[in-house]
Amino acid sequence: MGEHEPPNFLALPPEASGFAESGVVVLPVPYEATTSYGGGTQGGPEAIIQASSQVELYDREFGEEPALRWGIHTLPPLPLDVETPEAAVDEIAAAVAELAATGKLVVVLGGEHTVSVGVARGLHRALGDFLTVQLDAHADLRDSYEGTPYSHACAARRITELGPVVQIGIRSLDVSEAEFLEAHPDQVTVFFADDIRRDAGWLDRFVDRVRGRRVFLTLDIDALDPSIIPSTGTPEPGGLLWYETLEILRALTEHAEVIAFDCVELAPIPGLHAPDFTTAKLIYKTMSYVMRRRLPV
Ligand SMILES: [Mn+2]
Repeated sequence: MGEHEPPNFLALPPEASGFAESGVVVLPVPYEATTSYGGGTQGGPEAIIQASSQVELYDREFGEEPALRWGIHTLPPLPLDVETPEAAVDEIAAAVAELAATGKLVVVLGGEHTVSVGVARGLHRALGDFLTVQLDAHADLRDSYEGTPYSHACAARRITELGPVVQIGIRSLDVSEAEFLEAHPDQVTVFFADDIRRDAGWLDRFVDRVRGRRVFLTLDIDALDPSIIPSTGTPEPGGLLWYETLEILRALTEHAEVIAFDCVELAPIPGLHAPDFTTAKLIYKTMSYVMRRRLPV
């Protein structure tokens, strides 16, 4: 990569990162407005892209350098000069709809979880119905939080308005969210973090739920345990570990068609590289699993 080229995901050479020839397009959305505890998610996309330059392109699981086969184009960060979270969601939706219409795999880097509402709306506009799979510590099913229905704490609730949601890794919710789950069993299926640790058969039930479906995957990085990802606004103990996360993603992509995914809520801690690197590698792994099932552009 030339000295003056803008950084791209995995620091790919020009022949594997041009827009036209790439099967994957990365859209950084450093949006943060409604964070309620620790901030810093606006630094997520830049930290992920920076750390990704240290991820090996070769992946032993695939026996090749997958990214060189299908290509990844990294767009400049989406400029969001807006007054309200709703306006931000609208602009994200417009950008995602346009990208999804190209047929490339759209990968959005957040930012706070509100970003995912824009992604979901844009995908729905461009590609029609889908099921959402959400890896997260938090249910994010509040109808409104701190005065706005577009808080990060309401992300999944807004997405249920577009279609069913399957949640994995949840270990934090309030009474209104528990009541919503109770009242809408068809809209949201939850595999709680503590339940999946006790029940080895849960992955088969998850596969039954997603088999043959078109899926939008939203990866809230706080789904992972704070021992490996401390860099997030609202960390929760008892999260997913590396290999079990890969197992979930492998099962999902083997049995469902992932039409797009995002990764949100990384709030980098200066000087602490491991969480940024882990997130970048998780994103490359997810791309590789999804692209294994897709024809090249
Ligand atoms: Mn979360």
